[in-house]
Amino acid sequence: MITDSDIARYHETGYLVVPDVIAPDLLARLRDALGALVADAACVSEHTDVYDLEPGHTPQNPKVRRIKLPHSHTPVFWELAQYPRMVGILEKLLGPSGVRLQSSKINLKSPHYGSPVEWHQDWAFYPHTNDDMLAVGVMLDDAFMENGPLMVVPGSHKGPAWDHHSDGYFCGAMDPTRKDVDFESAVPLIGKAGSMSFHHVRLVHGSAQNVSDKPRRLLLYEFSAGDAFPLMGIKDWEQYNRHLVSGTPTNTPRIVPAPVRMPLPPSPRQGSIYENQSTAQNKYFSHREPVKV
Ligand SMILES: O=C(O)CCC(=O)C(=O)O
Repeated sequence: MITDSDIARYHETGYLVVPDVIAPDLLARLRDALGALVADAACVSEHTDVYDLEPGHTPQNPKVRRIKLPHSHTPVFWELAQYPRMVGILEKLLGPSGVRLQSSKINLKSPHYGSPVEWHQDWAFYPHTNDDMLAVGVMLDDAFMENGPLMVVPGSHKGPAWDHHSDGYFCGAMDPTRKDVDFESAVPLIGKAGSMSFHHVRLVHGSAQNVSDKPRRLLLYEFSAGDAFPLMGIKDWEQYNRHLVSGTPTNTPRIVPAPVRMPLPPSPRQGSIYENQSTAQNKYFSHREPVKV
């Protein structure tokens, strides 16, 4: 589904948007599964292994901002992680050593509500032995300027590993007052539901609050080349290899001289990126009070 010039553009800018990757029936099944998960959040009153809740969530009025690791508990999200059209693109962007699913999440931005995500590089959270890694943003809704689409700073994946610490602890966000990159040059990754974006693990990105009356539900998969090994270590070798969606297991990491800062000492609020970033001293995106609807 992508051409040689798409691949060259991805390497140059650090991102790519590919329209119409998901067939309509599969998109409908993904949305149904997500709807059921959100409805079940009525049974919880605090963050769990599955749910990260918006401030103001109540069982009567469930407000979910993240579903954690959907591929591990809901089969259709594991099915999509192995979707041949997507894996074909990943093989072209990540190189010949295979493709490993590292993690997944669904970030939900409710109309007039959904939380912003501060500028960061995914690489700051999980440095590896090489940086042939990316995140796929699966648009479960149309993504447009007002509903808080992913914003990326083109070319920033070729720069340093920026500091994501606040008060000496990892906080998962860059300090906007340091102006490490030109945040004003960021571009939105917009498209119709069923499109996918691909952004390099070192690309600086973030997203604003949803100020529209439409939801923005974005399923994110993080993938690495088969020979990129996490510097923080591997907890479960069997599972690590089960997550290869292309290629065969190897115990030989490829090591390249990429800039690295470890996410240590850990955040005093470990958990989702929202929890981590709540400890950042300076924020770029406005965290406005939600509009009452
Ligand atoms: O949901 C978003 O807009 C951004 C999410 C993101 O960058 C992340 O969770 O790492």
